[in-house]
Amino acid sequence: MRRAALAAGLALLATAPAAADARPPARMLVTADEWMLISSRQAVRPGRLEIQLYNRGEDAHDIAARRVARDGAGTGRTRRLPETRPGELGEATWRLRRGRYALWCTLPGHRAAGMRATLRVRQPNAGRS
Ligand SMILES: [Cu+2]
Repeated sequence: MRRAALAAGLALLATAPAAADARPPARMLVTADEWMLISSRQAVRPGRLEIQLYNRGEDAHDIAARRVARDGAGTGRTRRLPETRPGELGEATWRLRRGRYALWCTLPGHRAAGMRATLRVRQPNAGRS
């Protein structure tokens, strides 16, 4: 009996991380133009996110993302999707936990000009806020 419980416990330990990683990543496309970021998703579930940046503008653009604390301050490390030239598609994979994230283009003046967006990371059936 005790051995069976131990075996079951070990089986859980062995399968839990694999099961979490086996889930396909969420995907999102952000289209950049002067001066806006248009996102295909307003919310994604926690975990891996494959994000693509399509630059349909005339300048280079990139994306940075940082979690926003309740008081509005940025918290944690900044995720990045590298600078992408006009007409090109950039890609990155981020691992995000629950919360609200600010997205913006880091090129000088672009954020202030309007190249910013908000992404919510939450379980699919969580209530809207
Ligand atoms: Cu930009």
